[in-house]
Amino acid sequence: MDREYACSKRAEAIENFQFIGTLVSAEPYGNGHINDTFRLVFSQPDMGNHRVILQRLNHEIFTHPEDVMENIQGVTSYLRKQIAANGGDPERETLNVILTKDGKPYYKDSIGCYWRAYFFIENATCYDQVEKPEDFYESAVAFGHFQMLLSGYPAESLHETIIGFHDTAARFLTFKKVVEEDKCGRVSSVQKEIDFVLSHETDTRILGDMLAEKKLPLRVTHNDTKLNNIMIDNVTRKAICVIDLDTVMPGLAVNDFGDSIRFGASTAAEDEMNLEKVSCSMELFETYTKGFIEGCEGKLTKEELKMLPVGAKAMTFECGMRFLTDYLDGDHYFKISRENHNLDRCRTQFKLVEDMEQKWDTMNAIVAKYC
Ligand code: ADP
Ligand code: GN1
Ligand code: MG
Repeated sequence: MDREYACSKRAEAIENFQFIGTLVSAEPYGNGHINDTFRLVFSQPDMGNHRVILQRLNHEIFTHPEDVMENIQGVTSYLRKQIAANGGDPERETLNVILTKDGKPYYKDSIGCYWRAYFFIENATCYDQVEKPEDFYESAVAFGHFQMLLSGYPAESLHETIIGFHDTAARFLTFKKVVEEDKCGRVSSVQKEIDFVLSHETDTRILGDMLAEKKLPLRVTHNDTKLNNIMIDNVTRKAICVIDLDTVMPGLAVNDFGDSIRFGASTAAEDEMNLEKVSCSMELFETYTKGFIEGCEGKLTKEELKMLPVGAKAMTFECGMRFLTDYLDGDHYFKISRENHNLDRCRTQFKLVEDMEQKWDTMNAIVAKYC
């Protein structure tokens, strides 16, 4: 569905939530690749302005939005209790869903699009690149801690919101099918990138096999742990709130670690066109490793710790392969804002994979240092 059309009922959606005050403005917000996010400002007499986040949930990707919202309500209610019990502020340290006028966590509009709303977390920022290593460290502690806070959550009650989300081997098969179909006639121009994927086939099975053999435990994980999915307090610089909970599902701790490395330990933006600028910083890798292991509070198994570098490489490779798949398929999945955007993104990921392969011994030595 065309995004402009999909968002055409935004005013109808706004009407249907329990928002307080008079709407002053509604602006597109943030840099997410999947949902359509808006920042709404409301004014109230004598109380000034307040803001909320309104999102159109991408129902072509999340095909059961009701399940996504059921997961989010379950997880955030659970987190709220834990945060309060630890003396934290549940209004700021987890997402808070605003209900619709008929008491639901989402609104389905007259063209079939799904909307949800959250309290706006004020005085905090989501970063697209690491500005200060300390922020990356704090994000690592928070993502590790998030996983540990959810370690007692009933995993069987969670819906799998995207089937096989980090099943790299299954994604490899999809990739090969898309190459075969060559819908957009783009295959011949990216043979080098395709060969890169094909040459890594054995890597696509490592973690899935270990899970099947029960060498790695299934945990409740976030599954999309990039830096811009965490909010950092503008004053204390603590990572206060993990956001973007659409993919909280049973998964692997090493993948949560890995996805953060893929995005945050890169020396360049995810869509950087000059590949000379792209590498995996070992300083940032170390910073994150230290924070994540601390945040997990000793609960990672020996095998999980050992496999952290594999998680980093697997998530980077998988993401690159997904960008390339989407490029070959006609750019339907990830939002793009320029020609070849997904191809540029794929190239940065493959450059990072190559760089990690070069730095493999260093990555393992860093992990060993913190075990
Ligand atoms: P996507 O799935 O498209 O990545 P996100 O849920 O990550 O969507 O939201 C996109 C961006 O919107 C975030 O990176 C963040 O900047 C902003 N955002 C999301 N939720 C909130 C919130 N509750 N308070 C403030 N900003 C938010
Ligand atoms: C998407 O939603 P967002 O922008 O936080 C994607 C992730 C990718 C990421 C790449 C549901 O994350 O899996 O790693 O883009 N989310 C989904 O930047 O597919
Ligand atoms: Mg996001």
